[in-house]
Amino acid sequence: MSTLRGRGRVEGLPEWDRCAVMGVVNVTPDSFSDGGHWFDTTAAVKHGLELVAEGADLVDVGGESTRPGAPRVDEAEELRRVLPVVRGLVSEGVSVSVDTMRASVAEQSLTAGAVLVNDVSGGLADPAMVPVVAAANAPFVVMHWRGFSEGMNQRAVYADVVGEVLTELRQRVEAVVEGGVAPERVLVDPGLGFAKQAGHDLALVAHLDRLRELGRPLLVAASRKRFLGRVLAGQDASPPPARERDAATAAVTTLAASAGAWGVRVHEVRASADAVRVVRAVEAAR
Ligand code: PMM
Repeated sequence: MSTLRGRGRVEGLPEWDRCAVMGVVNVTPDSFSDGGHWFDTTAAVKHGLELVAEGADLVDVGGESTRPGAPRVDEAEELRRVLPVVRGLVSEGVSVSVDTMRASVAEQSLTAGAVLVNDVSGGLADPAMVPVVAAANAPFVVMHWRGFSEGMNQRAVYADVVGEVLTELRQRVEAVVEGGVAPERVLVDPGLGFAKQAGHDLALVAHLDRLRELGRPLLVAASRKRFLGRVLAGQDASPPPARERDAATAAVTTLAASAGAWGVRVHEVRASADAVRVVRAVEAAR
């Protein structure tokens, strides 16, 4: 697949001649602590800068865990976690994406200099989200989502996962555009692991080319997810812990970049940054 046909461009974001790498900074108590309830802005900003040094093109800052079964964090706490980190990274010249389902967090992060809103609910969780993104003329990630983390696994029922994700994503893109977000600023994301079993995630990764039918740049976020744990463990063994899934994540980065994804969202940047460069070099040699 040619790079031009494959990747697309997002109005309002820098352009790369390869798949972009988005590094993840989760500002949640379990992310930067010694296992207890301690975490701070400085550590999160430092981590974001390390990701940039390792080759991240953007840094995605989030203050709410979306793992299956995770309870929601309240708005004040999410703002308290996210905003200082967004400010700190922006002041260092980093392109910051904000990972939030709340319009208030998106709005204040954009004011602080974030360049992209990454809403795992695709604008469904907070009715104020689409108007805020539209008013700010900000780029917006529309992810496939069927509801909050609590109860997510019960919604992982599909007859044809690729077809249904395509249909549901198309509807969300239409709704978001109807709500005033410029179509050139919309990215799509299959939402791996969100209301999906391992087989569903694998089918989506196998058919990323079909998701390109939506005509919008594609973000793929497989990093450390359960389906990779399942693949690595095989049928009977218990899956390796999340931190031991980074090589598998880089493998998906290679697949995604080869399938023409616009970007990948990863916790460990170095291997994916290398992978997207290899894919670019190979494409150039075709
Ligand atoms: N997954 C998580 C968080 N944010 N954003 C997008 N666009 N796509 C995703 O699949 C996605 C996301 C959950 O992963 P983490 O909590 O391990 O970072």
